[in-house]
Amino acid sequence: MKLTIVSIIISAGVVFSAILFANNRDSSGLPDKEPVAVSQVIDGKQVIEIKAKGGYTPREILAKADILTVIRIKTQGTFDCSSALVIPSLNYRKNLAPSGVTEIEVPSQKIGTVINGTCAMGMYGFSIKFN
Ligand SMILES: [Cu+2]
Repeated sequence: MKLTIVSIIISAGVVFSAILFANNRDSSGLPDKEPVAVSQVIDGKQVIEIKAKGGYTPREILAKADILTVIRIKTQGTFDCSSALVIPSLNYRKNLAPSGVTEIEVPSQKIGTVINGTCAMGMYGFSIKFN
């Protein structure tokens, strides 16, 4: 009798761990992908906010084509190289202040355009897709 109870407890434990393990991964076995952010339109301008600190967040942004865009880069105690921002297709290169907001005006883009930003060394990056 005692043995039965013990084995029930053990098998329940095994099943429970298996469920936990299964829930922790998706079908591909890879960790969940970061969600894609969507731009907002404020007063007729498209605004994209990106935080620069230990990389860029969000790293993937979906934006609208054919509208004036402002990329707002926010630093907050950013002392890593993500403050050295380069956006090659806009010819943009700047060392951002460790804390503050930097606005980058982007003319309206065609559908399908992708604007990539990176740190000066190219180890961190973000990309904005216009569609
Ligand atoms: Cu870097």
